[in-house]
Amino acid sequence: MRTAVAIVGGGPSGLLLSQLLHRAGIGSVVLERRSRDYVLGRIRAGVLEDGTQALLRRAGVGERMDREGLVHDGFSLAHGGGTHRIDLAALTGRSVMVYGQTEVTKDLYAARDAMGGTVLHGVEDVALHDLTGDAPSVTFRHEGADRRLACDFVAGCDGFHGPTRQSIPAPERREFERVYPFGWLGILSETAPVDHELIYATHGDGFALCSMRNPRLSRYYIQCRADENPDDWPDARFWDALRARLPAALAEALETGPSIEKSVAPLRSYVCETMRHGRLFLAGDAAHIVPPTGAKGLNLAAADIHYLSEALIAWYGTGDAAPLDGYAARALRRIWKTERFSWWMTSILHDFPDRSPFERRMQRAELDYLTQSSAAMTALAENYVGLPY
Ligand code: FAS
Ligand code: PHB
Repeated sequence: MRTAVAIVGGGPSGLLLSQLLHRAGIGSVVLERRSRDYVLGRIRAGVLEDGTQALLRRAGVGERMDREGLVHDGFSLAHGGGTHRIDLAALTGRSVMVYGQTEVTKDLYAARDAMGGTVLHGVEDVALHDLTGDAPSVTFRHEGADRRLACDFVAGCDGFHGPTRQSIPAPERREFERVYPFGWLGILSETAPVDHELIYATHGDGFALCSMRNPRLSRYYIQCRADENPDDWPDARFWDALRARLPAALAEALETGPSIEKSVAPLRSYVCETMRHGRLFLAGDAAHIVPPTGAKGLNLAAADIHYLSEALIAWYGTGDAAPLDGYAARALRRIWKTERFSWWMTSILHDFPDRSPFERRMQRAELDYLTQSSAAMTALAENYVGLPY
């Protein structure tokens, strides 16, 4: 087999890259370990920046998003028993869209099918070869046969636990990490959202987030131990813990019901600055992870794909190698600012067990300043709607 770009990983990053390259006349093959149902069964991100929305439209997959997505002009912080609305539209002139990653991935798979794109599922034992030469290839097992895919470039879109980043020799990987002393326990329930916008709540018991997917599908999270087992959280226990962390009026209004999905996500900040190794380019979670507090994971992946697709299109179009040579530096300028924002939002909204009394006062002062200063709210808002590409 041969293709222009071998893409390891059929999540949003890999699918979006494949779609953008195909629309520019560049071939690719997506190698995905899991089944399509498995990929679509993962419940993850929920908020799209306007940059991500524009990229999806440019990729030809924005039609259902624009029809079914919920435009949100603001969100609220619940702190000290009250709520404080962050008016994104008034502060920035922009908004975000609530449209689940599951739906984005569904739309991307449908578009790949419609264009006759090649996405192989159930791929095993992926290994990368000759990345520093001019004839790289990817070997793998598929449907019981050993295969070799010759290519010009390999895109590592295989998420945090995939093999492509590990293909870069450890001494060459410049890595940075912060693992948080807690996780998020999330549920999905076929209930009406407690409010028409998202609510980020901070409380002595811990952080809570009220989100949604549509008017009859709610997504809730509570801060939990990093090693929490979802099986130890029957629905009633989850709802009680969530109510306790919300202001009384919201706790009262909360519609509860059976969970249709329940999972724990660990929280970490991570960056591998080595986003290129010869003919291998990393994008999305393969290169970086943010705590979901700032709703940035999927959006940061989209920005990487914008930069990488532009660079590959330039190389195939005019032979210009400069954008590929500059890909990592360009992506990292936005990655580090987004890492900062996600770390900062996590720091001010969560309960850190090992914080000193002074640090707890600093956290409270940060929240008081944020909710009383239009300058502080504007800084929050411009990061939340998305920094420029
Ligand atoms: P992904 O991890 O989505 O996709 C990588 C793909 O590569 C997967 O399909 C995987 O099966 C495949 N793969 C891995 N190893 C392979 C191999 N050896 N061979 C072939 N394929 C392989 N972001 C938010 O903005 N908000 C959230 O609330 C949020 N919640 C999250 C919860 C969890 C549990 C996780 C893990 C992430 C969450 N994220 C959230 C971040 C998430 O949305 C990611 O940013 C997004 O999925 C990134 O997309 P990809 O880079 O495509 O990586
Ligand atoms: C979600 O709806 O899953 C979601 C929304 C905002 C976040 C994180 C997750 O910051």
